[in-house]
Amino acid sequence: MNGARSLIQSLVKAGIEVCFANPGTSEMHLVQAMDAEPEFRGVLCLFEGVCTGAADGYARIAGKPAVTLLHLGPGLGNGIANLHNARRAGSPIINLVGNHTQDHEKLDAPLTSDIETLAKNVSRWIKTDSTAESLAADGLAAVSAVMQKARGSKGQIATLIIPADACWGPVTGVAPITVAIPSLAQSNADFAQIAERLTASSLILLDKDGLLPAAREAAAKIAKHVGCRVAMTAFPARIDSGPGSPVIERLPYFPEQVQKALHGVDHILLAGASEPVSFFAYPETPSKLAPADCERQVLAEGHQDVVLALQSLMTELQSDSAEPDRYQAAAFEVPTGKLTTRWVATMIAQQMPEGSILCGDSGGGAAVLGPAQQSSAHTWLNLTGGSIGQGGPAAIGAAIAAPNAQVFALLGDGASMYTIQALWTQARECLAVITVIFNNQRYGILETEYLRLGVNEIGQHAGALFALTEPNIQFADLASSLGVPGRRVDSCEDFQAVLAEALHRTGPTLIEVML
Ligand SMILES: Cc1ncc(C[n+]2csc(CCOP(=O)(O)OP(=O)(O)O)c2C)c(N)n1
Ligand SMILES: [Mg+2]
Repeated sequence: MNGARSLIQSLVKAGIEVCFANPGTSEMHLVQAMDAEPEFRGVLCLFEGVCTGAADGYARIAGKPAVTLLHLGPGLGNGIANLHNARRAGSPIINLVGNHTQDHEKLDAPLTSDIETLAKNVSRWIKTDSTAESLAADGLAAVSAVMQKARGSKGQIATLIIPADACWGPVTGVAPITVAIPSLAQSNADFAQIAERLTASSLILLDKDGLLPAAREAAAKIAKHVGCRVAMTAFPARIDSGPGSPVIERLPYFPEQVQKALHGVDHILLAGASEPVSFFAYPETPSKLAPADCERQVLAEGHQDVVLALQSLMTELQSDSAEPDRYQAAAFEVPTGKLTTRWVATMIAQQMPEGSILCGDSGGGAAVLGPAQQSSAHTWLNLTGGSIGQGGPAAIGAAIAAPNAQVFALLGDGASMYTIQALWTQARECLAVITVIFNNQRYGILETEYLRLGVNEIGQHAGALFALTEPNIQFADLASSLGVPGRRVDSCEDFQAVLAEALHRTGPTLIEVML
Protein backbone atom coordinates (compact mmCIF):
# COMPACT_ATOMS: atom_id res chain seq x y z
CA MET A 1 0.00 0.00 0.00
CA ASN A 2 1.32 3.45 -0.90
CA GLY A 3 -0.08 6.92 -0.20
CA ALA A 4 -1.80 7.21 -3.57
CA ARG A 5 -3.65 3.89 -3.09
CA SER A 6 -4.70 4.84 0.43
CA LEU A 7 -6.06 8.18 -0.83
CA ILE A 8 -8.06 6.82 -3.75
CA GLN A 9 -9.38 3.91 -1.67
CA SER A 10 -10.57 6.28 1.05
CA LEU A 11 -12.24 8.61 -1.44
CA VAL A 12 -14.09 5.65 -2.97
CA LYS A 13 -15.20 4.49 0.46
CA ALA A 14 -16.43 8.02 1.18
CA GLY A 15 -18.72 7.75 -1.85
CA ILE A 16 -16.68 9.67 -4.42
CA GLU A 17 -17.25 8.02 -7.79
CA VAL A 18 -15.87 10.17 -10.58
CA CYS A 19 -12.55 11.79 -11.46
CA PHE A 20 -12.27 14.28 -14.33
CA ALA A 21 -8.62 13.93 -15.18
CA ASN A 22 -5.80 15.37 -17.20
CA PRO A 23 -2.76 13.73 -15.64
CA GLY A 24 1.00 14.09 -16.08
CA THR A 25 4.10 12.44 -14.70
CA SER A 26 3.59 13.79 -11.17
CA GLU A 27 0.16 12.08 -11.05
CA MET A 28 1.25 8.63 -12.29
CA HIS A 29 0.95 6.96 -8.90
CA LEU A 30 -2.55 8.37 -8.55
CA VAL A 31 -3.41 7.01 -11.99
CA GLN A 32 -2.03 3.63 -10.93
CA ALA A 33 -4.13 3.80 -7.76
CA MET A 34 -7.24 4.58 -9.82
CA ASP A 35 -6.48 1.57 -11.99
CA ALA A 36 -6.87 -0.59 -8.89
CA GLU A 37 -10.35 0.84 -8.08
CA PRO A 38 -12.53 -0.07 -11.06
CA GLU A 39 -15.66 1.52 -9.55
CA PHE A 40 -13.89 4.90 -9.53
CA ARG A 41 -14.66 6.33 -12.98
CA GLY A 42 -11.80 8.20 -14.59
CA VAL A 43 -12.94 10.57 -17.34
CA LEU A 44 -10.24 12.00 -19.56
CA CYS A 45 -10.71 15.65 -20.53
CA LEU A 46 -8.33 17.25 -23.02
CA PHE A 47 -8.09 20.60 -21.26
CA GLU A 48 -8.21 21.27 -17.52
CA GLY A 49 -10.98 23.85 -17.92
CA VAL A 50 -13.11 20.95 -19.14
CA CYS A 51 -12.19 18.86 -16.06
CA THR A 52 -13.15 21.64 -13.65
CA GLY A 53 -16.33 22.66 -15.49
CA ALA A 54 -17.40 19.01 -15.67
CA ALA A 55 -16.80 18.62 -11.93
CA ASP A 56 -19.00 21.69 -11.37
CA GLY A 57 -21.83 20.31 -13.53
CA TYR A 58 -21.54 16.95 -11.77
CA ALA A 59 -21.70 18.53 -8.31
CA ARG A 60 -24.71 20.69 -9.16
CA ILE A 61 -26.68 17.63 -10.27
CA ALA A 62 -25.32 14.93 -7.94
CA GLY A 63 -25.07 17.18 -4.85
CA LYS A 64 -21.72 15.63 -4.01
CA PRO A 65 -18.18 16.20 -5.15
CA ALA A 66 -16.24 14.75 -8.05
CA VAL A 67 -12.47 14.82 -8.04
CA THR A 68 -10.33 16.54 -10.63
CA LEU A 69 -6.81 15.29 -11.33
CA LEU A 70 -4.58 18.15 -12.48
CA HIS A 71 -0.91 18.47 -13.36
CA LEU A 72 0.99 20.87 -11.06
CA GLY A 73 0.54 24.66 -11.33
CA PRO A 74 0.00 24.82 -15.10
CA GLY A 75 -2.75 22.19 -14.94
CA LEU A 76 -4.51 23.92 -12.06
CA GLY A 77 -4.01 27.28 -13.80
CA ASN A 78 -5.74 25.99 -16.92
CA GLY A 79 -8.66 24.93 -14.75
CA ILE A 80 -9.08 28.16 -12.78
CA ALA A 81 -11.78 29.87 -14.89
CA ASN A 82 -14.31 27.11 -14.35
CA LEU A 83 -13.25 26.67 -10.72
CA HIS A 84 -14.14 30.33 -10.38
CA ASN A 85 -17.65 29.58 -11.71
CA ALA A 86 -17.89 26.54 -9.42
CA ARG A 87 -16.86 28.62 -6.43
CA ARG A 88 -19.60 31.15 -7.18
CA ALA A 89 -22.08 28.28 -7.58
CA GLY A 90 -21.07 26.78 -4.23
CA SER A 91 -20.31 23.46 -5.94
CA PRO A 92 -18.32 20.93 -3.91
CA ILE A 93 -15.14 19.90 -5.80
CA ILE A 94 -11.91 18.24 -4.73
CA ASN A 95 -8.87 19.06 -6.83
CA LEU A 96 -5.98 16.61 -6.62
CA VAL A 97 -2.92 18.42 -7.94
CA GLY A 98 0.33 16.48 -8.23
CA ASN A 99 3.49 18.30 -7.20
CA HIS A 100 7.21 17.65 -7.01
CA THR A 101 8.69 16.34 -3.77
CA GLN A 102 9.59 19.16 -1.43
CA ASP A 103 13.33 18.54 -2.07
CA HIS A 104 12.84 18.62 -5.83
CA GLU A 105 10.74 21.79 -5.63
CA LYS A 106 13.74 23.65 -4.19
CA LEU A 107 15.71 22.96 -7.39
CA ASP A 108 13.32 24.97 -9.57
CA ALA A 109 12.88 22.18 -12.10
CA PRO A 110 10.88 23.32 -15.16
CA LEU A 111 7.36 22.56 -13.86
CA THR A 112 7.93 24.22 -10.47
CA SER A 113 5.54 27.07 -9.61
CA ASP A 114 3.68 28.50 -6.65
CA ILE A 115 0.67 26.20 -6.86
CA GLU A 116 -0.75 27.33 -3.54
CA THR A 117 -1.12 30.92 -4.75
CA LEU A 118 -3.16 29.68 -7.71
CA ALA A 119 -5.24 27.44 -5.47
CA LYS A 120 -5.97 30.23 -2.97
CA ASN A 121 -8.12 32.06 -5.51
CA VAL A 122 -10.67 29.30 -5.74
CA SER A 123 -10.26 27.07 -2.68
CA ARG A 124 -11.58 27.33 0.83
CA TRP A 125 -9.41 24.38 1.92
CA ILE A 126 -5.81 23.75 0.81
CA LYS A 127 -3.16 21.29 1.94
CA THR A 128 0.35 21.20 0.52
CA ASP A 129 2.41 19.07 2.90
CA SER A 130 0.75 15.68 2.97
CA THR A 131 2.86 12.62 3.70
CA ALA A 132 2.08 9.10 2.59
CA GLU A 133 0.74 8.35 6.07
CA SER A 134 -1.51 11.46 6.15
CA LEU A 135 -2.83 11.35 2.59
CA ALA A 136 -5.95 9.21 3.17
CA ALA A 137 -7.02 11.33 6.14
CA ASP A 138 -6.27 14.52 4.16
CA GLY A 139 -8.53 13.31 1.36
CA LEU A 140 -11.37 12.72 3.83
CA ALA A 141 -10.79 16.11 5.44
CA ALA A 142 -11.17 17.57 1.94
CA VAL A 143 -14.50 15.73 1.50
CA SER A 144 -15.76 17.11 4.83
CA ALA A 145 -14.58 20.62 3.94
CA VAL A 146 -16.36 20.75 0.58
CA MET A 147 -19.62 19.41 1.98
CA GLN A 148 -19.81 22.30 4.42
CA LYS A 149 -21.46 25.47 3.17
CA ALA A 150 -19.28 28.55 3.37
CA ARG A 151 -20.31 32.12 4.07
CA GLY A 152 -20.38 34.62 1.19
CA SER A 153 -18.71 33.59 -2.05
CA LYS A 154 -15.95 31.52 -0.49
CA GLY A 155 -17.24 28.43 -2.27
CA GLN A 156 -16.83 24.78 -1.45
CA ILE A 157 -13.65 23.75 -3.23
CA ALA A 158 -10.74 21.88 -1.69
CA THR A 159 -7.33 21.61 -3.32
CA LEU A 160 -4.96 18.90 -2.21
CA ILE A 161 -1.51 19.69 -3.62
CA ILE A 162 0.26 16.36 -3.26
CA PRO A 163 4.04 15.96 -3.00
CA ALA A 164 5.06 13.06 -5.26
CA ASP A 165 6.66 11.13 -2.40
CA ALA A 166 3.40 11.25 -0.45
CA CYS A 167 1.96 9.24 -3.36
CA TRP A 168 4.72 6.69 -3.70
CA GLY A 169 5.69 6.44 -0.01
CA PRO A 170 4.63 3.35 1.97
CA VAL A 171 1.58 3.35 4.21
CA THR A 172 1.02 0.93 7.05
CA GLY A 173 -2.78 1.05 7.10
CA VAL A 174 -5.70 3.05 5.71
CA ALA A 175 -7.40 5.53 8.01
CA PRO A 176 -10.90 4.48 9.07
CA ILE A 177 -13.64 6.35 7.23
CA THR A 178 -14.63 9.45 9.12
CA VAL A 179 -16.21 12.10 6.98
CA ALA A 180 -17.78 14.60 9.31
CA ILE A 181 -20.40 16.62 7.48
CA PRO A 182 -21.62 19.35 9.81
CA SER A 183 -25.31 20.16 9.73
CA LEU A 184 -26.50 23.43 8.21
CA ALA A 185 -26.22 26.57 10.31
CA GLN A 186 -29.59 27.99 11.38
CA SER A 187 -30.68 31.53 10.71
CA ASN A 188 -31.14 33.58 13.85
CA ALA A 189 -33.50 36.06 12.18
CA ASP A 190 -36.47 37.37 14.12
CA PHE A 191 -39.31 35.87 12.08
CA ALA A 192 -42.05 37.73 13.95
CA GLN A 193 -40.35 41.07 13.29
CA ILE A 194 -39.80 40.22 9.61
CA ALA A 195 -43.43 39.14 9.26
CA GLU A 196 -44.42 42.56 10.64
CA ARG A 197 -42.08 44.40 8.30
CA LEU A 198 -43.17 42.76 5.03
CA THR A 199 -45.50 44.93 2.92
CA ALA A 200 -46.63 45.10 -0.69
CA SER A 201 -43.52 47.14 -1.53
CA SER A 202 -41.14 44.47 -0.17
CA LEU A 203 -39.20 42.13 -2.46
CA ILE A 204 -37.98 38.70 -1.38
CA LEU A 205 -34.70 37.91 -3.12
CA LEU A 206 -33.60 34.27 -3.46
CA ASP A 207 -30.21 32.68 -4.12
CA LYS A 208 -28.21 29.60 -3.02
CA ASP A 209 -30.54 27.19 -1.17
CA GLY A 210 -33.27 29.81 -1.49
CA LEU A 211 -33.50 28.50 -5.08
CA LEU A 212 -34.45 24.97 -4.01
CA PRO A 213 -38.00 24.02 -4.97
CA ALA A 214 -39.16 23.89 -1.31
CA ALA A 215 -37.70 27.36 -0.70
CA ARG A 216 -39.31 28.84 -3.82
CA GLU A 217 -42.61 27.28 -2.86
CA ALA A 218 -42.52 28.87 0.62
CA ALA A 219 -41.30 32.22 -0.74
CA ALA A 220 -44.05 32.32 -3.36
CA LYS A 221 -46.71 31.60 -0.73
CA ILE A 222 -45.33 34.32 1.52
CA ALA A 223 -45.27 36.78 -1.38
CA LYS A 224 -48.82 35.88 -2.39
CA HIS A 225 -50.04 36.31 1.19
CA VAL A 226 -48.27 39.66 1.65
CA GLY A 227 -48.94 40.84 -1.89
CA CYS A 228 -45.23 41.54 -2.50
CA ARG A 229 -42.77 40.40 -5.19
CA VAL A 230 -40.35 37.51 -5.11
CA ALA A 231 -37.32 37.26 -7.39
CA MET A 232 -34.19 35.22 -7.88
CA THR A 233 -30.78 36.68 -8.65
CA ALA A 234 -29.73 37.03 -12.30
CA PHE A 235 -27.34 34.05 -12.33
CA PRO A 236 -28.74 31.25 -10.17
CA ALA A 237 -26.61 28.08 -10.07
CA ARG A 238 -29.45 25.60 -10.41
CA ILE A 239 -33.20 25.91 -10.90
CA ASP A 240 -35.57 22.95 -11.12
CA SER A 241 -38.77 24.24 -12.64
CA GLY A 242 -41.52 23.79 -15.21
CA PRO A 243 -45.32 23.72 -15.31
CA GLY A 244 -46.74 23.72 -11.78
CA SER A 245 -43.74 25.53 -10.27
CA PRO A 246 -44.49 28.90 -8.68
CA VAL A 247 -43.77 31.95 -10.83
CA ILE A 248 -40.61 33.66 -9.58
CA GLU A 249 -39.15 36.73 -11.29
CA ARG A 250 -35.50 36.77 -12.26
CA LEU A 251 -33.51 39.97 -11.87
CA PRO A 252 -32.16 41.20 -15.22
CA TYR A 253 -28.49 41.60 -16.20
CA PHE A 254 -27.85 45.24 -17.12
CA PRO A 255 -27.71 47.59 -14.11
CA GLU A 256 -30.26 50.09 -15.41
CA GLN A 257 -32.69 47.21 -15.99
CA VAL A 258 -32.15 46.03 -12.40
CA GLN A 259 -32.67 49.57 -11.11
CA LYS A 260 -35.90 49.74 -13.06
CA ALA A 261 -36.99 46.36 -11.70
CA LEU A 262 -36.28 47.54 -8.14
CA HIS A 263 -37.98 50.91 -8.56
CA GLY A 264 -40.51 51.42 -5.77
CA VAL A 265 -39.14 48.60 -3.61
CA ASP A 266 -38.51 49.89 -0.09
CA HIS A 267 -37.53 46.62 1.62
CA ILE A 268 -35.49 43.71 0.28
CA LEU A 269 -35.60 40.48 2.24
CA LEU A 270 -32.49 38.44 1.46
CA ALA A 271 -33.02 34.66 1.48
CA GLY A 272 -29.66 33.12 0.59
CA ALA A 273 -28.96 36.15 -1.61
CA SER A 274 -26.62 39.10 -1.24
CA GLU A 275 -27.88 42.58 -2.00
CA PRO A 276 -28.10 43.28 -5.74
CA VAL A 277 -24.94 44.79 -7.18
CA SER A 278 -24.02 45.61 -10.77
CA PHE A 279 -22.05 42.94 -12.66
CA PHE A 280 -19.57 45.62 -13.75
CA ALA A 281 -18.85 49.16 -12.64
CA TYR A 282 -19.84 51.88 -15.12
CA PRO A 283 -18.94 55.59 -14.97
CA GLU A 284 -22.49 56.87 -14.41
CA THR A 285 -24.16 53.96 -12.61
CA PRO A 286 -24.00 53.10 -8.92
CA SER A 287 -22.68 49.64 -8.07
CA LYS A 288 -25.43 49.00 -5.53
CA LEU A 289 -28.67 48.76 -7.44
CA ALA A 290 -31.42 48.89 -4.83
CA PRO A 291 -32.97 52.34 -4.25
CA ALA A 292 -30.84 54.30 -1.74
CA ASP A 293 -33.59 54.40 0.91
CA CYS A 294 -34.46 50.73 0.54
CA GLU A 295 -34.05 48.68 3.71
CA ARG A 296 -32.09 45.43 3.37
CA GLN A 297 -32.90 42.67 5.79
CA VAL A 298 -31.38 39.20 6.03
CA LEU A 299 -33.75 36.28 6.48
CA ALA A 300 -30.96 33.72 6.04
CA GLU A 301 -27.43 33.86 4.65
CA GLY A 302 -26.32 31.56 1.84
CA HIS A 303 -24.50 29.17 4.17
CA GLN A 304 -27.53 28.84 6.45
CA ASP A 305 -30.69 26.74 6.23
CA VAL A 306 -32.58 29.02 3.88
CA VAL A 307 -35.39 26.53 3.27
CA LEU A 308 -36.18 26.25 6.97
CA ALA A 309 -36.00 30.03 7.41
CA LEU A 310 -38.52 30.59 4.60
CA GLN A 311 -40.79 27.86 5.94
CA SER A 312 -40.60 29.35 9.43
CA LEU A 313 -41.57 32.74 8.06
CA MET A 314 -44.41 31.12 6.13
CA THR A 315 -45.66 29.55 9.36
CA GLU A 316 -45.31 32.85 11.19
CA LEU A 317 -47.47 34.53 8.55
CA GLN A 318 -49.86 31.58 8.35
CA SER A 319 -49.48 31.74 4.59
CA ASP A 320 -49.23 27.96 4.00
CA SER A 321 -52.54 27.89 2.20
CA ALA A 322 -51.85 30.88 -0.06
CA GLU A 323 -52.02 29.81 -3.70
CA PRO A 324 -49.28 31.52 -5.72
CA ASP A 325 -49.35 31.92 -9.50
CA ARG A 326 -47.88 28.88 -11.19
CA TYR A 327 -46.44 28.23 -14.62
CA GLN A 328 -48.95 26.52 -16.87
CA ALA A 329 -48.21 24.10 -19.69
CA ALA A 330 -48.96 25.86 -22.97
CA ALA A 331 -49.09 24.93 -26.62
CA PHE A 332 -46.38 26.61 -28.67
CA GLU A 333 -46.61 28.24 -32.04
CA VAL A 334 -44.60 26.14 -34.50
CA PRO A 335 -42.15 28.54 -36.10
CA THR A 336 -41.14 28.43 -39.74
CA GLY A 337 -38.62 30.21 -41.92
CA LYS A 338 -35.62 32.18 -40.77
CA LEU A 339 -34.02 31.22 -37.45
CA THR A 340 -33.95 33.65 -34.58
CA THR A 341 -32.71 33.08 -31.03
CA ARG A 342 -36.28 33.21 -29.80
CA TRP A 343 -37.47 30.61 -32.28
CA VAL A 344 -34.59 28.28 -31.48
CA ALA A 345 -35.40 28.63 -27.80
CA THR A 346 -39.08 27.90 -28.44
CA MET A 347 -38.28 24.77 -30.46
CA ILE A 348 -35.88 23.43 -27.81
CA ALA A 349 -38.46 23.99 -25.08
CA GLN A 350 -41.12 22.34 -27.22
CA GLN A 351 -39.13 19.21 -28.00
CA MET A 352 -37.08 18.68 -24.85
CA PRO A 353 -38.05 15.54 -22.96
CA GLU A 354 -39.27 15.69 -19.35
CA GLY A 355 -36.33 15.95 -16.94
CA SER A 356 -33.94 17.60 -19.39
CA ILE A 357 -30.94 19.45 -18.01
CA LEU A 358 -30.11 22.75 -19.71
CA CYS A 359 -26.58 24.13 -19.33
CA GLY A 360 -26.22 27.81 -20.17
CA ASP A 361 -23.30 30.05 -21.06
CA SER A 362 -23.08 33.26 -23.09
CA GLY A 363 -24.96 33.23 -26.40
CA GLY A 364 -28.72 32.88 -26.78
CA GLY A 365 -29.31 29.92 -24.46
CA ALA A 366 -30.94 31.94 -21.69
CA ALA A 367 -33.88 32.53 -24.03
CA VAL A 368 -34.90 28.88 -23.47
CA LEU A 369 -35.62 29.54 -19.81
CA GLY A 370 -38.91 31.37 -20.44
CA PRO A 371 -40.61 28.88 -22.78
CA ALA A 372 -39.18 25.94 -20.79
CA GLN A 373 -41.43 26.97 -17.86
CA GLN A 374 -44.47 26.24 -20.01
CA SER A 375 -43.15 23.05 -21.54
CA SER A 376 -41.98 20.33 -19.14
CA ALA A 377 -40.07 19.76 -15.90
CA HIS A 378 -36.41 20.59 -16.38
CA THR A 379 -33.25 21.67 -14.57
CA TRP A 380 -31.35 24.79 -15.53
CA LEU A 381 -27.63 25.18 -14.72
CA ASN A 382 -26.56 28.76 -15.17
CA LEU A 383 -23.22 30.43 -15.79
CA THR A 384 -22.58 31.68 -12.27
CA GLY A 385 -19.29 33.55 -12.30
CA GLY A 386 -19.39 35.22 -15.71
CA SER A 387 -16.39 33.24 -16.91
CA ILE A 388 -17.51 31.88 -20.26
CA GLY A 389 -16.69 28.37 -21.48
CA GLN A 390 -18.64 26.61 -18.75
CA GLY A 391 -21.66 25.18 -20.57
CA GLY A 392 -20.00 22.39 -22.59
CA PRO A 393 -17.95 21.04 -19.66
CA ALA A 394 -20.88 21.37 -17.23
CA ALA A 395 -22.96 19.28 -19.66
CA ILE A 396 -20.41 16.45 -19.35
CA GLY A 397 -20.66 16.42 -15.58
CA ALA A 398 -24.45 16.69 -15.62
CA ALA A 399 -24.77 13.80 -18.08
CA ILE A 400 -22.52 11.60 -15.94
CA ALA A 401 -24.41 12.48 -12.76
CA ALA A 402 -27.82 11.91 -14.42
CA PRO A 403 -27.29 9.24 -17.08
CA ASN A 404 -31.00 9.01 -17.95
CA ALA A 405 -31.49 12.73 -18.54
CA GLN A 406 -31.26 14.50 -21.88
CA VAL A 407 -28.68 17.25 -21.45
CA PHE A 408 -28.44 20.39 -23.57
CA ALA A 409 -25.38 22.64 -23.78
CA LEU A 410 -26.62 26.01 -25.05
CA LEU A 411 -23.56 27.93 -26.15
CA GLY A 412 -22.56 31.11 -27.91
CA ASP A 413 -20.10 30.56 -30.75
CA GLY A 414 -17.59 32.57 -28.72
CA ALA A 415 -18.19 30.72 -25.45
CA SER A 416 -17.94 27.29 -27.03
CA MET A 417 -14.40 27.87 -28.27
CA TYR A 418 -12.94 28.29 -24.77
CA THR A 419 -13.57 24.65 -23.98
CA ILE A 420 -14.43 23.06 -27.33
CA GLN A 421 -12.53 19.93 -26.24
CA ALA A 422 -15.64 19.08 -24.19
CA LEU A 423 -17.10 17.59 -27.38
CA TRP A 424 -14.42 14.91 -27.53
CA THR A 425 -15.15 13.74 -23.98
CA GLN A 426 -18.89 13.76 -24.71
CA ALA A 427 -18.23 11.49 -27.72
CA ARG A 428 -15.84 9.22 -25.89
CA GLU A 429 -18.17 8.72 -22.94
CA CYS A 430 -21.20 8.47 -25.28
CA LEU A 431 -23.09 11.12 -23.31
CA ALA A 432 -26.64 12.25 -24.14
CA VAL A 433 -25.63 15.85 -24.74
CA ILE A 434 -27.06 18.01 -27.51
CA THR A 435 -24.92 21.08 -28.02
CA VAL A 436 -26.63 24.01 -29.69
CA ILE A 437 -24.26 26.70 -30.97
CA PHE A 438 -25.90 30.10 -31.38
CA ASN A 439 -23.63 31.16 -34.22
CA ASN A 440 -23.85 34.91 -34.78
CA GLN A 441 -20.17 34.92 -35.82
CA ARG A 442 -19.28 37.43 -33.16
CA TYR A 443 -18.84 38.27 -29.52
CA GLY A 444 -22.26 39.90 -29.70
CA ILE A 445 -22.54 41.03 -26.10
CA LEU A 446 -19.18 42.82 -26.35
CA GLU A 447 -20.48 44.86 -29.29
CA THR A 448 -23.48 45.78 -27.14
CA GLU A 449 -21.26 46.72 -24.20
CA TYR A 450 -19.02 48.78 -26.51
CA LEU A 451 -21.99 50.77 -27.80
CA ARG A 452 -23.01 51.39 -24.19
CA LEU A 453 -19.84 53.49 -23.89
CA GLY A 454 -21.89 56.07 -25.79
CA VAL A 455 -20.09 55.66 -29.12
CA ASN A 456 -22.25 55.56 -32.24
CA GLU A 457 -20.28 53.08 -34.23
CA ILE A 458 -17.73 50.37 -33.79
CA GLY A 459 -14.43 51.26 -35.49
CA GLN A 460 -12.65 48.80 -37.74
CA HIS A 461 -9.97 47.88 -35.22
CA ALA A 462 -12.38 47.52 -32.32
CA GLY A 463 -14.77 45.56 -34.53
CA ALA A 464 -12.00 43.13 -35.39
CA LEU A 465 -11.76 42.24 -31.70
CA PHE A 466 -15.43 41.30 -31.58
CA ALA A 467 -15.88 39.52 -34.95
CA LEU A 468 -15.46 35.75 -35.20
CA THR A 469 -14.96 35.85 -38.97
CA GLU A 470 -12.00 35.58 -41.35
CA PRO A 471 -11.87 32.68 -40.96
CA ASN A 472 -15.41 31.64 -40.13
CA ILE A 473 -15.57 28.71 -37.74
CA GLN A 474 -17.21 25.59 -39.19
CA PHE A 475 -18.73 24.17 -36.01
CA ALA A 476 -20.44 21.17 -37.60
CA ASP A 477 -17.15 20.07 -39.15
CA LEU A 478 -15.23 20.81 -35.98
CA ALA A 479 -17.65 18.65 -33.99
CA SER A 480 -17.39 15.77 -36.48
CA SER A 481 -13.62 15.85 -36.18
CA LEU A 482 -13.99 15.47 -32.40
CA GLY A 483 -16.36 12.51 -32.78
CA VAL A 484 -19.67 14.35 -32.36
CA PRO A 485 -22.06 14.29 -35.34
CA GLY A 486 -22.49 17.93 -36.33
CA ARG A 487 -25.23 19.60 -38.37
CA ARG A 488 -25.52 23.18 -39.53
CA VAL A 489 -29.02 24.62 -39.90
CA ASP A 490 -30.41 27.91 -41.11
CA SER A 491 -34.17 27.45 -41.08
CA CYS A 492 -36.70 26.59 -38.39
CA GLU A 493 -37.86 23.56 -40.39
CA ASP A 494 -34.31 22.18 -40.49
CA PHE A 495 -33.77 22.83 -36.81
CA GLN A 496 -36.97 20.98 -35.87
CA ALA A 497 -35.94 17.97 -37.96
CA VAL A 498 -32.30 17.89 -36.84
CA LEU A 499 -33.26 18.25 -33.18
CA ALA A 500 -35.81 15.43 -33.45
CA GLU A 501 -33.12 13.24 -35.01
CA ALA A 502 -30.60 14.16 -32.31
CA LEU A 503 -33.09 13.25 -29.58
CA HIS A 504 -33.37 9.75 -31.04
CA ARG A 505 -29.61 9.23 -31.30
CA THR A 506 -27.54 7.57 -28.59
CA GLY A 507 -24.63 9.82 -27.70
CA PRO A 508 -23.96 13.49 -28.41
CA THR A 509 -24.88 15.77 -31.31
CA LEU A 510 -23.95 19.34 -32.16
CA ILE A 511 -26.35 21.65 -33.96
CA GLU A 512 -24.88 24.83 -35.34
CA VAL A 513 -27.61 27.43 -35.63
CA MET A 514 -26.83 30.20 -38.12
CA LEU A 515 -28.25 33.47 -36.82
C1 LIG B 1 -13.05 33.71 -19.46
C2 LIG B 1 -13.70 34.91 -20.06
N1 LIG B 1 -13.04 35.61 -21.00
C3 LIG B 1 -13.63 36.67 -21.59
C4 LIG B 1 -14.88 37.08 -21.22
C5 LIG B 1 -15.49 38.33 -21.79
N2 LIG B 1 -16.67 37.98 -22.60
C6 LIG B 1 -17.91 38.07 -22.12
S1 LIG B 1 -19.05 37.63 -23.21
C7 LIG B 1 -17.89 37.35 -24.39
C8 LIG B 1 -18.27 36.94 -25.75
C9 LIG B 1 -19.46 36.05 -25.85
O1 LIG B 1 -19.67 35.71 -27.19
P1 LIG B 1 -20.64 34.55 -27.59
O2 LIG B 1 -20.44 33.39 -26.70
O3 LIG B 1 -20.49 34.31 -29.04
O4 LIG B 1 -22.08 35.11 -27.23
P2 LIG B 1 -22.84 36.38 -27.93
O5 LIG B 1 -22.53 37.53 -27.08
O6 LIG B 1 -22.36 36.50 -29.33
O7 LIG B 1 -24.29 36.03 -27.87
C10 LIG B 1 -16.62 37.57 -23.91
C11 LIG B 1 -15.39 37.39 -24.68
C12 LIG B 1 -15.51 36.33 -20.21
N3 LIG B 1 -16.72 36.65 -19.77
N4 LIG B 1 -14.92 35.24 -19.67
MG1 LIG C 1 -21.60 34.97 -30.59
